Amino acid sequence: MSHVNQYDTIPNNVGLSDDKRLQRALEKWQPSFLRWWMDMGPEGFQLDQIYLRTAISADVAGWAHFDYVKMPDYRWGIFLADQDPDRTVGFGDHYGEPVWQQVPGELRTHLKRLIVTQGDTEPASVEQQRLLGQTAPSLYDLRNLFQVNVEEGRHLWAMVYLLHSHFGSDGREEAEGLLERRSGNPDKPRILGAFNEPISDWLSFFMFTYFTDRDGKYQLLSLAESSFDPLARTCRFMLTEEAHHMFVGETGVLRVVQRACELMKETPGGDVRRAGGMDLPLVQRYLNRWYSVSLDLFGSELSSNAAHYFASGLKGRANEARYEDHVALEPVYSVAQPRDGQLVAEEAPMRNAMNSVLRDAYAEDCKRGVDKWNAAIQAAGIDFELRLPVMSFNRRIGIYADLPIDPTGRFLTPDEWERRLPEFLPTAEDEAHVASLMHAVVEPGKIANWIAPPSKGIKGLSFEFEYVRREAQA
Ligand code: BYC
Repeated sequence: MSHVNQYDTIPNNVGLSDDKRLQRALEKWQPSFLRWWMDMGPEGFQLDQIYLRTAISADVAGWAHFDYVKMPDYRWGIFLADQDPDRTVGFGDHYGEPVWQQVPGELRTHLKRLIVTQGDTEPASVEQQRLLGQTAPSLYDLRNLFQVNVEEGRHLWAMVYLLHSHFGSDGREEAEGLLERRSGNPDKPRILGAFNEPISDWLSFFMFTYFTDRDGKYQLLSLAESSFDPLARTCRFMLTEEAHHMFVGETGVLRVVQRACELMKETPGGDVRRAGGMDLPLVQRYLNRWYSVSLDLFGSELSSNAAHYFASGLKGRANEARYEDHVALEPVYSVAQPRDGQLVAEEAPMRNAMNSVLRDAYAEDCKRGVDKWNAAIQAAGIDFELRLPVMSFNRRIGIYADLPIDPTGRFLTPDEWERRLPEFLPTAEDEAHVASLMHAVVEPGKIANWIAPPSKGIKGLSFEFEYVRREAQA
């Protein structure tokens, strides 16, 4: 395993102290990052002791350390998965050649754009979630929110390391830009759509960590295949942290659903809203919103950019090794195209359809959690099924953008679409109801009425453990 230096100002396993110029540049960026964290990170909790996991190495067997820490003192480090000296390009026109340790000149702009796009999502998500701590349903959930937030901060560090170490002064400028854009600010928005949507309630947070973090997983899986080895190694390690974020989403929605079922059974007439819960049709509308917004993050179904990324070896398919043909020049891929008011399956060159290939794998993965949520509904003896809408529903990017297609795939007239929108997506009433339930529960072992407690705590601890120790805020 590569040597880990925990004692540097910036913990790392990349030999930072051997490259003084790079070390100085990153140490110069560090105070800007901390200023951004204090301004845009979780508001009102920066003095508290949080029981957090910190990455201390990239070793699969034991990479994390758990303890109380104040968030501004979190040790944001730079960790890359170990280098495989025999690694070769796994796909595209350069298949089988040695991977690159340096950026090839002709690919510099494209590679930088991919790294900046990935990097931009990390601080964006922290900004989106900065007020959520004030309405956490339990200390356990509050701690999970902060765990996700500090790790998104570390993922930003990961991309900034690549920009500083491989892209010279342009890279340093881009690293500054990552701290200057602001989620939802029309003058300096974050790059991708979903990262400008507000996340002002916990149902949205759970949907985001289930659906949007899972886009992160698939983008990271495809960048982990990159022929630019430092990017591949960075993404491989980021994926280990990402798993917990999706766990937070999957179990969060599950607990909302479980509580809805309990309230349905306990309340005369089964009126979950009146009983202070989130009813299942409302959960379905939030699911519809966050799934469709997250599908947009894959870019257009047919994309010459994606074909170029694949051909040049910049960005592969998730788990590329599972495919037989890594050049993908001959094969075609079936994509449902909108034609005269219906969707018609048409074949497209595989390379052009790479965003669709990744999106289809993502959709398949999304189903697993939905099946678990449905199993809980069934176990409660309730006749209701949550469903993923079709890919073409409510899209803003790609070949289905702005088409009036309902969640089952039926084309509607524009009037019908407008009229039936309240069936499909959260209404103002839904949002007001969810907002009315958002109150902080800060006593250890207590939980808000709208969500069930988790089946177990963090790292073998109980749900009742004091995951956040509140200190007087300055
Ligand atoms: N919103 O050919 P196209 C995560 C732009 S999440 C706005 O369709 P292409 C995380 C696109 O940039 C993962 N603009 O697609 C999760 C291009 O612009 P230019 C983040 C969009 O090029 C939770 C144009 O439209 N990582 O990590 O294949 C919490 C035409 O593009 C959008 C990545 O995304 C959109 N939704 O791009 C924290 C990986 N979609 O060149 C973190 C890096 C597309 O015409 N990014 N555009 O100015 C990429 O691989 C690619 O940029 C895309 C697809 C996946 C975004």
